[in-house]
Amino acid sequence: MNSLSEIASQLNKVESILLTCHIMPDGDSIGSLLGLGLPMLSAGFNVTMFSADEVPERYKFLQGTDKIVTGNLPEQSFAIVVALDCSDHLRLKPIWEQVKDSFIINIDHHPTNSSFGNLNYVDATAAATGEIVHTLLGEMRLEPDLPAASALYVAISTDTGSFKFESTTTRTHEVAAQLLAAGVNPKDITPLVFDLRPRRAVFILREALTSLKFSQDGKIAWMVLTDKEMKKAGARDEDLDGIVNFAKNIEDVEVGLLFREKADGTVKVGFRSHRVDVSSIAKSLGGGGHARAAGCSLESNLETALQAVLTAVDKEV
Ligand SMILES: [Mn+2]
Repeated sequence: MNSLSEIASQLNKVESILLTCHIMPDGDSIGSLLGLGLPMLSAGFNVTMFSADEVPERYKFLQGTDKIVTGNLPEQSFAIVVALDCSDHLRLKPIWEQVKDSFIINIDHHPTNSSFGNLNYVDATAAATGEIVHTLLGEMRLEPDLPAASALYVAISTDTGSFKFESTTTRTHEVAAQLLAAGVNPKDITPLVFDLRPRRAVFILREALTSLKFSQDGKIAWMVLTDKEMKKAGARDEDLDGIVNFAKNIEDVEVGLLFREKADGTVKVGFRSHRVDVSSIAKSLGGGGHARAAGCSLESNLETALQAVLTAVDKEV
């Protein structure tokens, strides 16, 4: 693995830099993108912040999201591509063919990271990629201003479930403390990120809860959403964030699952657990993630996907 000071000196050397994050970006992706991108822009770096998918509505209150280029990658060559929070090259799928021959810096905290970069910094003990970005800014002698600090606070608070997950360490709180010292006020951020939901998100949550089922021993709980239900609720992928936890957070349940049928003939599965290592189960099904939060995508119908996943999970609980 490379060091953050190597990465910092590499970034200091070059002309044009593309910063990007994974498809279907979450809070850590958008937060890390802005948290690194905004201070670099202020310092005069030639930086493009890019996300193949739209910035989810709930993060648009963050200053600087209008500077994130979305959709197609600009027709321009970049000396360096920085991939943030991407566990493997498939997380960059829409742009991978365009960027795969560039010099890639891979900065991530997923233990399943495939080290696909030319420089790789993967710290699985970091609660969020945003936590690593904060350290990298220090190496680059850049100070996050309030918009960047707010973005990093979003990155860290979302990936730790508001500092609740076991990934939360003293360092997580130390970084958060420094972000608060930079002017971040959690009450301006937390309600917008964690509490406020559009109506369509509540409608799709209702559908998910209606579908709730349990294994015979009660240790596995799962919910299923069909494409038809998604369309009827007018729900988007981003509206599903956190729904799987309703299955996990039931007494006696060890693993919670959310199955989401997609129009393209695939089924997306979200895994959450209390003790079981679901990243290895997800990995065995072609996915990946963290020990207690993972996911995979199966090319099959719902019924087959349910059977395959439940069989695999049942073996581990
Ligand atoms: Mn992350």
